[in-house]
Amino acid sequence: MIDLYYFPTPNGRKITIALEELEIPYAIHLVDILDRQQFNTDFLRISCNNKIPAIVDNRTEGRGLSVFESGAILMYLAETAGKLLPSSGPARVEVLEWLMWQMAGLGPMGGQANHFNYYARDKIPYAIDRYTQELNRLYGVMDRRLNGRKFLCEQYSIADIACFGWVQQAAVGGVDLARFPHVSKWYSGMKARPAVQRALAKDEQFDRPTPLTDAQHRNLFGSSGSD
Ligand SMILES: N[C@@H](CCC(=O)N[C@@H](CS)C(=O)NCC(=O)O)C(=O)O
Repeated sequence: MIDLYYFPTPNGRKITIALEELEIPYAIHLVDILDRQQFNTDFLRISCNNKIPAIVDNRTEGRGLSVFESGAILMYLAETAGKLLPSSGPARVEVLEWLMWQMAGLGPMGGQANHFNYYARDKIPYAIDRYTQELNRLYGVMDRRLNGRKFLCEQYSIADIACFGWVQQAAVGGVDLARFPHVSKWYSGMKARPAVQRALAKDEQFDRPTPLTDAQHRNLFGSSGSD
């Protein structure tokens, strides 16, 4: 059994999707990041970066092992299952390339684009333009990559899983998916996967208030955790 420390966000969903795809039993523990629970001492022992997702693997082979950072968790789960990440050679390099592209590009730029377009209370044109443009550039890269391909790499992999939740939020970051037909087709294929549907259904049990209250906004964006 895996303990998953979770909040329903694009980074969190990477892990529910992977666990469902790999058919690994897991228990979800909600870490309410709108209520500063990511700064609780018990959680910081598992994820010292005060962010979800994180896991503790209680299975025999990994007993009590904790892992934070969604990309590292995806690699760990795929490696222990022997699926969704080729074990060696060019096929493995390719998956890692696209996983890192998501972790260092699509995710962080999508996060900033979402922040300045949607969450920021002050609308700062320079920041909105900067991140919306960069995010659209990344969608262009992904669209060209998916031209004539079903998945980002030769086979369905943790790279596709890593990107899904972020593409789900394209509009929040100022991206019109209709401009990226190959990404749109890939996204429809992803949504149709039974494991993805099972993972998304897990979120129905959690309230995601929109818009955020002032207190929730402060909790998430207004503190370094040191106060
Ligand atoms: N690079 C990290 C990013 C994780 C992340 O940004 N988590 C957000 C939710 S998606 C979070 O926990 N935020 C709480 C906070 O910043 O205090 C990963 O991929 O795991």
